[in-house]
Amino acid sequence: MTVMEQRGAYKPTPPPAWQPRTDPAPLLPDVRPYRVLGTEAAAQADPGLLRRLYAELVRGRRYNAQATALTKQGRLAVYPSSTGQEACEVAAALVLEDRDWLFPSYRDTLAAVARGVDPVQALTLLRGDWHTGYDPREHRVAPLCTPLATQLPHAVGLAHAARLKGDDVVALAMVGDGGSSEGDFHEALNFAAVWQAPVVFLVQNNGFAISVPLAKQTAAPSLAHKAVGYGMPGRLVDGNDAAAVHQVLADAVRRAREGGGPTLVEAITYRVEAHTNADDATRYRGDAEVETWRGHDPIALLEHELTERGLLDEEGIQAARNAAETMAADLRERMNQDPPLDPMDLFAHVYAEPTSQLREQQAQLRAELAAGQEGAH
Ligand SMILES: Cc1ncc(C[n+]2csc(CCOP(=O)(O)OP(=O)(O)O)c2C)c(N)n1
Repeated sequence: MTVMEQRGAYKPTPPPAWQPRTDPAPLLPDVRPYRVLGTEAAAQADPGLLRRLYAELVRGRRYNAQATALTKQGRLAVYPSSTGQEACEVAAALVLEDRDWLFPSYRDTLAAVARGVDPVQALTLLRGDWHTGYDPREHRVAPLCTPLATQLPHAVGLAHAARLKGDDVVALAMVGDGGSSEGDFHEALNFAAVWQAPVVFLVQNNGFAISVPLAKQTAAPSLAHKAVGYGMPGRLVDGNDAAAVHQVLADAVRRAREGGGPTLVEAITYRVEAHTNADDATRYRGDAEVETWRGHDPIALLEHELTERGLLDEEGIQAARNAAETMAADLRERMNQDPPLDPMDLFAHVYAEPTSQLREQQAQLRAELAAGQEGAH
């Protein structure tokens, strides 16, 4: 057969029928961030939960202020404050059951503390002492994670493993807007959706990744919209409305627990203070923007709701403040003590079997310490 004859024999056929594998519409976020405080939904909120959120917000803000003061006194190497973001921190901690796991980033010390981690132990890493400082298994809080987004695949792995073992465990992983550009973010969300892992991703969009504003971070309509590309629902919530964040996370946790798979929640909030005590935020943003956000403050919002509805009075406000002061005084006192540290601990928990280089360095340090002690006598 000639080539022309072969071409003549070819009859184009339409491609096999194609449809989207799932309907994308239910996965799309409502572009108006969900709010409870100051709306009709507030009447349905549990007063006990609102009061508890309030007490934790007040304690959390005081913790942030105290930790920042400790950096100025040289007691803490660095502190990434979550002032202005306390609603996300506290709601993330309170929404989980004891058997669940929290995977925080370096900005989420408050979430760890609100979940029960000792306030001093939660600062061990930032003090530069050694390792995590707390036992991650005690309160099921993974180490505060400095490499951006690396906690997310860990959370997915843990959640997937729990499901395979038949354990009723949900993992909640926290990450910043900047962290959403990392490869680990993509890999974690993709695996989570494919495996339908019981995991909830909470992105705190606080406007900046150090000096980089969100507009330079992504061209997506919102970070919550990214969920659709992975095949999981995306939700947008007012990150300064503690009741709303708690409700949206509670829905996502319930869904994950019931086998419905992962959810991506984007909380719109604002980092009121600098990235850390080592950063000068005035170099990349103006006071007016900060002031606007101060007007939508998580504590003031909840306090207003509670007092308007007669659920909180002067006495209650004072009691929350007093409890926060007691916590701060204890934190100060304990952080001002020098913990007994063994420099040899530097080598502990690095590898199950230390490498030859590590063994060499270990021997060198041991000899130097011994020589130092002899010199002291
Ligand atoms: C893998 C990795 N790359 C870069 C950094 C340096 N770094 C530390 S914090 C930060 C900004 C992160 O911003 P975002 O994720 O929005 O969180 P935020 O600090 O605002 O809470 C960067 C780039 C890092 N820690 N890890």
